[in-house]
Formats: sequence, C-alpha cells, structure tokens
Amino acid sequence: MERKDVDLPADAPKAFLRQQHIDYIEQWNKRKGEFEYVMSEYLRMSGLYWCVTALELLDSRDKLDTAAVLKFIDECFDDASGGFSASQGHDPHLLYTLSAVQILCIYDAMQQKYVDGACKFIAALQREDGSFQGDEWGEVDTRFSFCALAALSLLGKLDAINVDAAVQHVLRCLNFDGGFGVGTESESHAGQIYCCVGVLTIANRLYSIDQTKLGLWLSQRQLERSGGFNGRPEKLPDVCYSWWVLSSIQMLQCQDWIDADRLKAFILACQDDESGGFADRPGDMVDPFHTLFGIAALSMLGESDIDRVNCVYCMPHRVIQRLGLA
Ligand code: GRG
Ligand code: ZN
Repeated sequence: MERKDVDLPADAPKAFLRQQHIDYIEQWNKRKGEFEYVMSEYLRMSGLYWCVTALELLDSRDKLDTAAVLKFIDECFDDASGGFSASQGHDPHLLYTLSAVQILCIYDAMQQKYVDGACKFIAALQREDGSFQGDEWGEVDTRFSFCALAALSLLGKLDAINVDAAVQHVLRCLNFDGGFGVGTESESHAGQIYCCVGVLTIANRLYSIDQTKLGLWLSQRQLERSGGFNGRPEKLPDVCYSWWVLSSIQMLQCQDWIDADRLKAFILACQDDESGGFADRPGDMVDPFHTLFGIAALSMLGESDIDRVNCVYCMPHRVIQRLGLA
C-alpha cells in the first residue's frame, strides 16, 4: 500500500538560504504588536530559545538584543518556586525552565539564584514513581522527564533528583515496537522518543534498551517520495521530525540507516525563498519552531554554513563543550 506522502515541487529551493533565515528571525522578534507574535505569548520562552539557538548556529547573535532577552528571562523567574514561566505573569513550568536554562547557558549568563531556583523547582516536580509533572497542576509526560534531566545536567546538578527512578519510569514507557510514548501504554511517537533517548543518553543508560529495534523503527520514518520523516506510521512528513528522528538516530549511532541526501532535499524544499524561514512541509507557512529544527537537522547532515549542533540538547556543540558535557 502506498504511504501518505507529499511530492517536492519542481521549483522548491535546493540550496540553503542562510541570509534569508537570519533576516526572518530578526524580523520575527521585531513584530511585537502583531497578531501571530502576540498569539505566541503562552510559549514565548521556548520561542526565544528557538530564535536564539537558530541565530547562534548561523553565527548571528547580534540580530537579537541580548540584554533584552536576559531581562525578559529575569522577569519570568519566579523567586518563590524557583521555576521560569513562558512570559511575565504566567505560571512557571518545566518546559520554559529548560528553555530559560538553555538560553542562559548559550549566553554564559547563569546566576546562582537561577541554579538554586531551577534545582528546587525541578526536584519538587519528581513523583514517587520517578516520573515528572510539568508544573503544580500535575500533568505527567516523558517530555517533562527530558526537561528535568536536560536542565539539571546543563547546570551540573543531576544529583538534585533521583536519576535512577527517572530512568525506570522512562523504561516503563517502552513499547513492543521499540519506541516510547507520552506515558506508559501510549503509542510510540518520534517526539517522545527523542525525549526518552535523551534521558537515557544523559543518564548513561542507553544500554538498557534494544537500540537496533528502535533504530529500525526510526529509520522507517523516512518516506519514499519526499525523503522526509514522519513522526509515526501513516502520518505525513514534517520538517521538525528531521530533528526529532535524526537526533535520536545520532544518539543511537545508526546514521547510515537513512538516506541523508534525500532527507536534505526535503528539508531544503521546506524553506520559503521569499520570506525566509522553514515550514513543516513545502509551501506551508513558516514559523520559528520549524526554522530552528530545519537548521539544526541540516547541521547534523553536515551543511557547511551552519555551526555544529549537539544532538542531545539542540544547542551549539561549542556551548556543550564549554560546559564539559560533550
Ligand atoms: C530542547 C529540542 C528541545 C526540546 C525540549 C518539549 C520537548 C523537549 C520536546 C517535544 C517533543 C515532541 C513531543 C515533539 C513533537 C511535536 C509535534 C510535531 C507534535 C505533533 O504531533 P501530532 O502527532 O502530529 O499531532 P503528526 O501529524 O505529525 O503526527
Ligand atoms: Zn512539525
């Protein structure tokens, strides 16, 4: 049976449009009053992480006002809980605490109060069974396990939590097909797999799973016609899975099981040659999320105009090296 897929338009971009992407991200952050920008307030801290990281990978830090970014982060820091929120006046959450820690590491602007706060906030969200809830409201997700371990390892504070219990929870979310889902007994999904493989990599526990089986499931995400990856069987390709799938494949060290040239052609075809930026699929609307993951995936594929990205943290390799985590 033919799988769901798309065709690459004949006139789709075939070269990396570096300068257009720099301009797109610079412009995005100047759109303060506009509808799309205002509507993204609920995830602003992560949005900033996508923009900061993309610009760093393109050696263009000067396109963002670093001081303004650091001021925003400080305004989102909640002294009481120690966590960071998406935006001023919002509630702190693990997702935005990781994004804030990532930006602070990239800018080498960590402060003791942030380290102490994040440790306290994250430790308080670990549950009896080793899993993590995202905030005080109690939603549990393997994404939050990744946020906890990634943030604490960046801070050199993994001892603030029970790492072994965190690993045990992730291993309970392992499915018969070799993949991972949101929780126990949930369908395998490439985004959750990135999170779980990331947890196991940070905890040095990759040997606890069948890496061949998972590598095979991941390599089967590549589609025939477009060359792009989907996130699970019977779904359309999307440029962000170039990141979620390929970074997992890199952590498992089975890069040779996919067709890198065809994946690269798909990612390049998702660029908008007028506005700059990347869309999920050729011809769709671009956004900062798909722009970061398009650029980061191309970095893993060896694109010469992009700095090397770290496949666990989705941050510049040089930053991970400086922190002694490479
Ligand atoms: C530091 C890179 C980084 C991430 C932090 C938040 C997080 C940790 C990871 C998110 C992982 C994840 C679940 C990604 C998937 C995002 C996505 C495209 C969801 C849409 O899923 P579906 O199933 O869409 O609704 P399709 O149609 O693709 O199946
Ligand atoms: Zn996507």
